Amino acid sequence: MKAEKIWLDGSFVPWDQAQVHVMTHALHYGTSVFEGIRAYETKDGGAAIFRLREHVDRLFNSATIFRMEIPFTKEEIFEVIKETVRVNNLKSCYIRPLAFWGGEKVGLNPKDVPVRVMVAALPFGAYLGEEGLWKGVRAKISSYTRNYINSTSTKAKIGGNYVNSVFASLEVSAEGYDEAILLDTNGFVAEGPGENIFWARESKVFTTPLPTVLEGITRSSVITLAGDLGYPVVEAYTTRDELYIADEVWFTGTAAELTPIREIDGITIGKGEAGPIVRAIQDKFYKIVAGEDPAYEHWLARV
Ligand code: PPE
Repeated sequence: MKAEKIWLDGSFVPWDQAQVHVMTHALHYGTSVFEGIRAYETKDGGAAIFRLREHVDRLFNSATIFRMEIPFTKEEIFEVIKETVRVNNLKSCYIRPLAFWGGEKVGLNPKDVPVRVMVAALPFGAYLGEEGLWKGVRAKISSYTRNYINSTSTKAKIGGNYVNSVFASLEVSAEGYDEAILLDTNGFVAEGPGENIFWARESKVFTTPLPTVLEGITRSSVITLAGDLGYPVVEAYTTRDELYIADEVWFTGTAAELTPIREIDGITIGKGEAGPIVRAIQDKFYKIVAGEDPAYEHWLARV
């Protein structure tokens, strides 16, 4: 899970030298914004980054929401991300850009604390396990409620937001489950700790509306691809019991890709395996990221 070089504040440094001080503001208060991006090996032996433009836009949107000024342009970060994959000789990998209040300060207001920026790329497999990706994972509804919309920002990937996700992950993994599902403050299904959620009933496909969840780039891609396959996706608030009786449920995310859910709270979903709709979308998705679908070449940034 390690590569040779990390880009930090304008230049590449060896992995082991990409360090921060223990009094770093972001370490104490979660004052960072980040992205999770994947590159894939393409059929011609090269590498392509999936929807890089959208990820860079979201990183800067997260910063805007957090009143953080990133001391580089979008174009610079776009190029640095491609360069980070290149200098590490990586093909399929996970890319983590992070901007953080990087000065040493005690006190919550980060005014006058410098913003630092890093980009790392590292080898990365299936987020919830190779078997889970094809056969489905076991999920549990967490007893922790998803961050309330006016306590933080659901549109921004802010480091501190993820404490809520860590609570849910620790809770359900301690009980032997693969992943959590969080409900919102009204009791409707929100999302996974790091994934959006989709479900299908009687050949209709649904996902949760945006207000309580991250505006996932995989989510938006899956809405497009499901539409291509004849399943226009409907955004709907739903309850845990509708998931129990759905034919298929699956997570989407950069890290999780499309991960089927075969069981929730001990209840088997559908036939207890990856269903036909998620498998059809997975098929299309993997062809696109391998550069085998000219119609979606515009989703790829060749490295
Ligand atoms: N919801 C949340 C809360 C979230 O963090 C992610 C991404 C998504 C939905 C899906 O968004 P997108 O990747 O744009 O489709 N979670 C990232 C972090 C995972 C981690 O463990 O770190 C990711 O998938 O890269």
